[in-house]
Amino acid sequence: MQKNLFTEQPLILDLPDADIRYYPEFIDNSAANYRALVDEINWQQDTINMYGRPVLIPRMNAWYGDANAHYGYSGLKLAPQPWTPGLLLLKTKIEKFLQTEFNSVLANYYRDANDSVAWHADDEPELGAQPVIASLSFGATRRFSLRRKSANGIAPFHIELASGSLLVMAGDTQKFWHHQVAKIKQPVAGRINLTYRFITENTHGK
Ligand SMILES: O=C(O)CCC(=O)C(=O)O
Ligand SMILES: [Mn+2]
Repeated sequence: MQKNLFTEQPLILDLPDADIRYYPEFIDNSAANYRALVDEINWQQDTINMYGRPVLIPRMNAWYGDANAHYGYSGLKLAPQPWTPGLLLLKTKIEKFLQTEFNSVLANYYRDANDSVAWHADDEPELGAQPVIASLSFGATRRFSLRRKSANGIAPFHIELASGSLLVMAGDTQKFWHHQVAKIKQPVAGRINLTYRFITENTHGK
């Protein structure tokens, strides 16, 4: 059933120096939507350098966006692939809902319990000082953890990101907090996460 997006109340995470909202049922969470994204996105497994050695990152990913939206992290330089119809449709929905503009999306595909993303912040200079990151999840539920960069006695926070949910990180979130999706012991089905972003300047790939 299609929700009325404008009346849905978010869960506002009560974390200091962060602005994080969670909409558990933002979008149709059907298996068909998940499958369509698995098939539509041109997944690849990138290699990063760790202590001078090439290491495959423990997930599949893909970078899509406007032609000038170049992005880089962990030494990777990503040139945008042109928008797919599905990724563009979701972009428009989120832009209307949040009244903000995105020009790119990082797609992650966690194939099973061994796939993960390590502690990091989305704080690359090309995202600007207070980026709005809109994170859509499809498929299996996985735990998203947040940890204050300098702990100061503040406990980490965990939230299970359900299929069809939207998590919005804004304000100083990336400045003061790291986040991760850890690998887990129990078997779990695949999950896709799409983080819509706005690249403000092009310091990569040019
Ligand atoms: O999979 C997620 O929920 C988070 C992904 C993420 O942090 C990223 O792509 O930067
Ligand atoms: Mn991230």
